Amino acid sequence: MTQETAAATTDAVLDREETISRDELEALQLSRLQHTVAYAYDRVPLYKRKFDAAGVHPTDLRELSDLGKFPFTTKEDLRLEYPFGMFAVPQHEVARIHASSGTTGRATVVGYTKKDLADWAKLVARSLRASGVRPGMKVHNAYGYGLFTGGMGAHAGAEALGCTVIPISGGQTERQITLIQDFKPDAILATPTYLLTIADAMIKQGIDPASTSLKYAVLGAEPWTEEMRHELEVTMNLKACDIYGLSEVMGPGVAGEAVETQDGSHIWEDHFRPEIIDAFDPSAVLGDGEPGELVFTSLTKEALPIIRYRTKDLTRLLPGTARPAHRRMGRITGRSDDMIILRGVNLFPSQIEEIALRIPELSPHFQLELTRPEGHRMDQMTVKIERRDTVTIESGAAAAKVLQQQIKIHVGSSCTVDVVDPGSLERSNGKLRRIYDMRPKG
Ligand code: DLL
Repeated sequence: MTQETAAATTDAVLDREETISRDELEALQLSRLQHTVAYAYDRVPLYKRKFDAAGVHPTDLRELSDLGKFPFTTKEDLRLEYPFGMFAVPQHEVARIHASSGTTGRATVVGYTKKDLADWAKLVARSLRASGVRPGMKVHNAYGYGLFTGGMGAHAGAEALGCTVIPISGGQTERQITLIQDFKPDAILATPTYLLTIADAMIKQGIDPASTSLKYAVLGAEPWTEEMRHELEVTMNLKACDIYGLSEVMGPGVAGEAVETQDGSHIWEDHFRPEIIDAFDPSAVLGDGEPGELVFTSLTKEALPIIRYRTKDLTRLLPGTARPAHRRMGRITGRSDDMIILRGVNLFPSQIEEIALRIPELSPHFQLELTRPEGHRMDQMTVKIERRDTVTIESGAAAAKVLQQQIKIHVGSSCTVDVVDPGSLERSNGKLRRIYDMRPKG
């Protein structure tokens, strides 16, 4: 059982590990890390092969910075070991399996022992509590249930916190709205773009999204911006916080944001050791504050210990605030594999979201189309974005020009902006696809 202690700054009772000093946390990290690398080396043939090939041995890990000597793990490693080659325990000790759908190639399969599931639930509970959710609250869980870690991961965490969980899953938006009105939940768990879909559908039904019982939203599973937070908080009259995670490392709850500061998610460093590397020169481990690719090593996982997993998520590490010992991550600007390179300029959908939402005539509903017209060597990008309901076609066209200029100024790319009718673009049911790549293959 976790020893719990009352925190001075909030009305909530925090886990002891949330309030320990950085020194104590790092000592805990080192002993857990030493155990994890030895455990992975002894039990998972892939790690033994990789460590041996790199000429490192678990006994080389004497201090935290020695982690940089160990080889990375990638999604490709998990795919090659499909389905259960990365598991460190016999199958009968695996209590649950999740998998990513995998848009390309094989699915990535992950497993959990009973203890892993208990740790996961504890960390989701910790994240939800940081974001304002309290025992006894009703929680509407609109993350998708199934092999995706979002639904069941958030569910178990809300239960562990002592909430009443409404396991609606994603989709069936009309039904979600009925249940929000009838069951009067205090908090909603969803992807930011799906919450936007719900708010939008409420407005269409003549319901004011600001009038519901919802007071807290805990949003993640896809990149979102401060501008989107503002949009959702104002439209729905609630406090929206971030939750981060990925299936290879655990699922939701690797990091969670505190509602009193709303300044980025605290990485729960008693269970995960983060690093930032240069995505293009991975041998370089970067210092706190420097932007790069996030890498995680699990410190307590039994079924699937993961060593230096390259997330492809681009962010930076910041000092802890609301939980001082646990570093925060900056907002994820994007994934290195979602980066659009347009005539030599790197660009992410979140940059377009940030710029578009500062233009009052434009809605948060947009998609990016990449094309290479016949006979052209250059790629072209069209931003298709809906104007707001109250805005005329003419004002929408004027806003298109502003967006085009702002993208040129802030991102450095020339693109076409096509302002379309409200409701004409596809709505999110979970993780929204922003990029439509129509360029000829090869
Ligand atoms: O999306 C786990 C999750 C579920 C997190 C519910 C939060 C809430 P995967 O399907 O494995 O797992 O996708 C992981 O999603 O590498 C990021 O690129 C992205 N992602 C997750 N949370 C955030 C976030 C779940 N808060 C991938 N902000 C990660 C930005 C996020 N991107």
